[in-house]
Amino acid sequence: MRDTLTVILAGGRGSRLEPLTRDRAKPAVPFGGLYRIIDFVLSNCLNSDMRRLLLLTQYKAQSLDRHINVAWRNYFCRELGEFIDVVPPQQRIDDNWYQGTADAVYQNIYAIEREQPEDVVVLAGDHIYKMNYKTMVDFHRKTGSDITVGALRVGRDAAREFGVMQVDLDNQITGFQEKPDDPMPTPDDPDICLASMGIYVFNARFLYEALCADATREDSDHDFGKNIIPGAIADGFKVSAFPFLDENRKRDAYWRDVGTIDAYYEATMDLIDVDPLLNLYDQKWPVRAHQPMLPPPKFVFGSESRGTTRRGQALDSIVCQGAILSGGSVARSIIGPNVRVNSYAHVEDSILFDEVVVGRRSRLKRVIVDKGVQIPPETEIGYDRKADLARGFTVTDSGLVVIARGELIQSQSDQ
Ligand code: ADQ
Ligand code: ADP
Repeated sequence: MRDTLTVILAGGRGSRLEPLTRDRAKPAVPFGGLYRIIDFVLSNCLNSDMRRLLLLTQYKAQSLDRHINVAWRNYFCRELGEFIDVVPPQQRIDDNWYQGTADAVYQNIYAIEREQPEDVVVLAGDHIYKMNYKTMVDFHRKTGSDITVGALRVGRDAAREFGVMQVDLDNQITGFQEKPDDPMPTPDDPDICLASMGIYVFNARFLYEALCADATREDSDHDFGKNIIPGAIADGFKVSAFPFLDENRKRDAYWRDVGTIDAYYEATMDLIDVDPLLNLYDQKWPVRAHQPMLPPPKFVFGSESRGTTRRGQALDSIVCQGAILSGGSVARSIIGPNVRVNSYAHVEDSILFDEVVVGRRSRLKRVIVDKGVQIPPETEIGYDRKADLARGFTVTDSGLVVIARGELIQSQSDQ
């Protein structure tokens, strides 16, 4: 893998994840208590022995940049030719932003060429999955493709959100539509489409030529899915689909685009399944994260009072270091580092980010609470949609409540 260079697109605005992306880029959003979304892709890179990484950032990248410095920098040894470089936008088109994804890569073309890779792997920084990219690069080389696109089967309704492709019997792509209104199903199942995972392996020489040609086109959005991939197919280049299957190469593997609050919540809850689709405890595929030196989680058992049991406990949950469940109970939830759940409080089906404090006798149900938020005593959240909206919280159609960072919550007993 030494002659591949990896470019990770980490610039997405993540507007559908608001308010979690109000102050941070989507790849920097905490996930599963200990992790940030980008940790999954970066762990895949390390586990696939890809150690030459360019991370292209754009939107509110400070939190992401800090995270890379504290959690990831030390894994790469420059003396051995390894690096993880965080690259801010090179050339500002309007106020700040790159145009499409292809433009983001094009603007860094000199940094890429300098490394003289044989192939360039382009990844998105905001997906949750475990994948050995080596098998995809091997497939790309063996088939002699100019581009290889990571592919998954999805339901036809969901396919409107993705690039959808048609392939021949050798997995060569014959048609590609970006986010089509009427996605074309696979020949063997009318309810299933072959979707692009938004990850690509490019033959480096092909990539330089395609990006330079695209940069001069005024009618282009300078986007891989909208322009580069369909253009390469139309021009007769060899574009292949790599089916992302599980270890036994029988079933589609686990992959989630956590682009919306609901998708983010569902993928998080997958972690606490008794038999999770995404196993974090697989020592052969470590998912790495920033592990600050914190004391172990602590559970303080309480006593009976005013008819309620005061009990520091968590069931079907993930509890991170530094957390103290002091007489408060937790069920089916993710409890981030340094969280406090105080006496008689009850938290269920919820996600609490770092340093959240849940006051005495408060109750939370299906709530995502951002970093450092203090829930005052005797407060109920997630039980009354109208009341939650009135307090200024974000409430999704499915009834999930999100409390943003810095939100001040009035105690219900004060109202
Ligand atoms: P989308 O995810 O909708 O579709 P896009 O919003 O362009 O495509 O984002 C692709 C990735 O690049 C994301 O990780 C995003 O954060 C990042 N990104 C976007 N613009 C960027 C920029 N200017 N600089 C740096 N990073 C940027 C894509 C494909 C589809 C495919 C889905 C799968 O276009 O074909 O099906 O991914 O999720
Ligand atoms: P977020 O709200 O996304 O957590 P932060 O900027 O607070 O944003 O944190 C981003 C990352 O930087 C985390 O990994 C955190 O541990 C680390 N971090 C936070 N503050 C500092 C700091 N002052 N110096 C170094 N690292 C920090």
